[in-house]
Amino acid sequence: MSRLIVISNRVSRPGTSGSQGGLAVALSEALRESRGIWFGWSGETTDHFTGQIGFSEDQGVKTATIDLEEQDVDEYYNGYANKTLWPLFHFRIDLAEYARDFEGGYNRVNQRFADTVSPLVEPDDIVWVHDYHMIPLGQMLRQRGHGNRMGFFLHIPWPPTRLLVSLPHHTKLVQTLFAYDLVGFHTEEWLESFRHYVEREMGGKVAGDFVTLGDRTIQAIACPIGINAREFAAAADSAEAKAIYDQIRASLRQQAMIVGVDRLDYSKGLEERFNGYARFLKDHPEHHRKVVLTQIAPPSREDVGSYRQIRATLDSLAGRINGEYSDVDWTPIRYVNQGYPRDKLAGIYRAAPIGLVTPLRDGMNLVAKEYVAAQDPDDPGVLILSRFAGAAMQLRDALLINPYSPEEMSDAIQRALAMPLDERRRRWRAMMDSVESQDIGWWRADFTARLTALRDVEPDRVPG
Ligand code: GDG
Repeated sequence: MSRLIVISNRVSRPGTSGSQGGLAVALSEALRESRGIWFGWSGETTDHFTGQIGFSEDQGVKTATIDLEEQDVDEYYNGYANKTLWPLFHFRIDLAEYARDFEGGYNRVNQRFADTVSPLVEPDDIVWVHDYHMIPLGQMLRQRGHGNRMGFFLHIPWPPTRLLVSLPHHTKLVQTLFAYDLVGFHTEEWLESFRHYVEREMGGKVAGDFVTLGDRTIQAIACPIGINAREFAAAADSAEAKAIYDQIRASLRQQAMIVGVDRLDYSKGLEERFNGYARFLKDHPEHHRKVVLTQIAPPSREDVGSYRQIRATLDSLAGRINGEYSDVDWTPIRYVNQGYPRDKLAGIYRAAPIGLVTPLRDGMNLVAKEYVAAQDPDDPGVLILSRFAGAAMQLRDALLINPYSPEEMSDAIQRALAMPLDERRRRWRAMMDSVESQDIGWWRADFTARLTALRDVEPDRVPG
């Protein structure tokens, strides 16, 4: 079996977090099996970049991390990754900032990654690079003579060509993807946009899974990420889950809880969600005192202005809606800026007859799948899901809505509250079949099997 080298912005060590996400667990398993290495940024800064690698091994998973300079973090992570690419790839060119320093810092840090990981890469290794922080890394490794099989997976959407061309030097960035052998997206829609860009802007050719640019042919595929469905369902039955479930139910008395769980990010449609819920309260006075929206929203990327902005907006919106509709013994929105361990989260999902997931754009959205997996099969809740989440391609039995329309959201909440048990069961079963069959193990196996099946790149075809 070839050794796997996973490279991503941050690495997750099995022993340290206690609440590793499904992706981290799946990658850890693959690394353990192949005796591989997970390489990334330590999250720490240093005065002067040295390239010194911090190695560690935990539960059979080897990790290798480097520290970055503060300027690197500003320009690469907060800058190009999160102020330029993240908004642009989520269709928000109004929020995207294009600064030369950001692009320079992004390339510098990718070079630093390439320089430090390069000596660790052996000829038979399979290299799997993750996400928008690391797009040019594959090309930089090729430039250092690595002919290995290399894959790249994009966890966020690929934007339409007409938006992508607003990025200075967009062609140069996309060109670097042709250093990989396999490029994966969550959905056909993102894949289609990528192919469209390559054909229209670069004169490339598409034939089935193969995309050719000049003398390089790569495979570009849709490979939707999943969750560890069985583990998540079991978590919902754990003692921690039951305890928080009972606590919530007792506090609700007979009220129906609608739940949302999201990093505090403008792509998640939180403002639209609050407005849709307010519309529901306005349209349906008969439901006052009978519903509660619990929004769990741990803060994220607080060094970026647009994230501080969304937090301020939501604080005031939640306050306004609660001020307008609350009574002495009823608060319609419980807005919680803290995270919970996974088992508790599973209990929170199960306590809610409605899951409300309303991103304006989302590569996939794992919360939608987790909500489904955590339900009681005998009495499952209803998922209301934005049609603009990648997950909507698979979870066709959710109530699919346009998150920009408060009326649609209001109607969907009303419909979910009234939905008969047999319809809830039927919809849930169909969604759960999808969540179980295309789980995180399936995703990881599919991507790595395709990579493994490739032949190493001939040295004379290593693109410069
Ligand atoms: C990116 C893409 C794609 C959230 N709050 C808590 C908590 N979470 C966990 C959820 C879920 C994860 O964070 C969020 O995953 P999403 O998929 O919803 O979103 P992103 O973080 O934006 O992830 C996305 C994903 O990559 C994978 O490819 O689906 O489209 O944007 O797992 O449960 N977890 C715990 N406590 C919390 O309070 N334990």
